[in-house]
Amino acid sequence: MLTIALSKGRILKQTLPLLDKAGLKIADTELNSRKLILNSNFDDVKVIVIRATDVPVFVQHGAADMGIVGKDVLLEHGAEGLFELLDLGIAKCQLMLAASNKNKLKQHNLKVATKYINTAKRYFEAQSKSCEIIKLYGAMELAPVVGLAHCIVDLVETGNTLKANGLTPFAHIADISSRLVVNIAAFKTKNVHIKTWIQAIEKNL
Ligand code: PRT
Ligand code: MG
Repeated sequence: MLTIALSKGRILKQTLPLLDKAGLKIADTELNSRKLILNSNFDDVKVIVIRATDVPVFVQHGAADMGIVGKDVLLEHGAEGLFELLDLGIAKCQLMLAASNKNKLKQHNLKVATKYINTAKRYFEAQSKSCEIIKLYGAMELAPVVGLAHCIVDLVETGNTLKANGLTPFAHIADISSRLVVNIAAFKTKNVHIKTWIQAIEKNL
């Protein structure tokens, strides 16, 4: 049996066609049901659809053998206990540092609003810049506007959200796309099964 953890939301929408092309199909009746463990067209493959931030946790602990999740989430989690085996090239965006103007970044004790607290800390440490990280769970773009922070670390795709809130990206922190990750122990014990699916997915990317 193979259990695959999929990230809900925008990644799921782009993941299902990739799995479908690889031959793994999840019926709409399964996807629209309230069940948490979904059947696929293969008796030995089950799918769970969970919050993106939970995917590396499930895979790390072996509750799922494989997972599909954004690189942003992996950077923040630390990716301990899992192998990142494939870049799926979907849900692409960039992790950026943004502010209303460049002078804001010169603040002595820079206040940074983000949900990526570990990644942001690492970034500013590497720059030898002291900062205070303010953890938010959403609407990061609002923080500088209301004076909660001097800048934000957040995902940018088209840049429209930044622009609409009077913010400009000033530094690129990481390129983001969704990755296929595998539990290290499962990769040994279920190697053939896992490799078969990875190859099928990769061939159809
Ligand atoms: O809501 P919840 O916190 O549970 O989940 P979520 O919002 O993290 O899920 P969802 O469905 O939004 O998917 C998030 C994942 O998609 C991220 O972990 C990334 O890997 C990936 N992804 C790709 C993005 C974007 N592009 C993206 N543009 N996630 C979020 N955004 C947001 C961004 O935070 C910003 O608010 O879109 C806005 C910017 O878009 P532009 O086009 O205006 O620049
Ligand atoms: Mg969202």
